[in-house]
Amino acid sequence: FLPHLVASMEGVEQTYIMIKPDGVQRGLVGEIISRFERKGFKLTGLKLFQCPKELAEEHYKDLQSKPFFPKLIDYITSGPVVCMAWEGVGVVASARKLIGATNPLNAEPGTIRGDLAVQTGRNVVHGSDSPDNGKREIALWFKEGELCSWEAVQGPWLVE
Ligand code: IDP
Ligand code: MG
Repeated sequence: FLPHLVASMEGVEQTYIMIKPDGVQRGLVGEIISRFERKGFKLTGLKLFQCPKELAEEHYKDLQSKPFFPKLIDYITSGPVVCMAWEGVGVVASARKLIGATNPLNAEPGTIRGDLAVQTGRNVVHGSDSPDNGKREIALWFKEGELCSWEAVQGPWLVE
């Protein structure tokens, strides 16, 4: 290891990724986490959590007027979810690419939804759609003290 190599913080973002209840029930937790790990992002928060209705409604408040909203809230609160905060260069847009299109039938093979799901209402994973929403959602789902800021040994081998 070359100790003088330090990874730059330029372009580092945070995103909120959540494995939805179908992903947990179907035993896809390890598979999904490993895709973000292998890409080179850093896990800064992780918990299994039974989401209360009020939190699901707050998280998806922009979709309140949609006809599928009640079913969406039932889905997200139907069992435990895995809440994660991930950090890295360009992580917000990159995670959305790794996740794939909202409708899994339109998601490219190689993406999480493209490989592992068939229906919009059971699309196994959530990812923030902007850096601002990444921060908002991490603050919504995690309490202070639940997040870890840490130095990954691979830092300078991933980012120059
Ligand atoms: P995204 O998860 O790809 O960002 P959004 O449009 O933000 O997609 O919708 C949030 C979630 O709401 C989707 O992931 C999906 O679970 C659900 N959803 C979106 N559109 C529909 C629909 O037409 N029918 C059922 N569920 C939907
Ligand atoms: Mg969205």
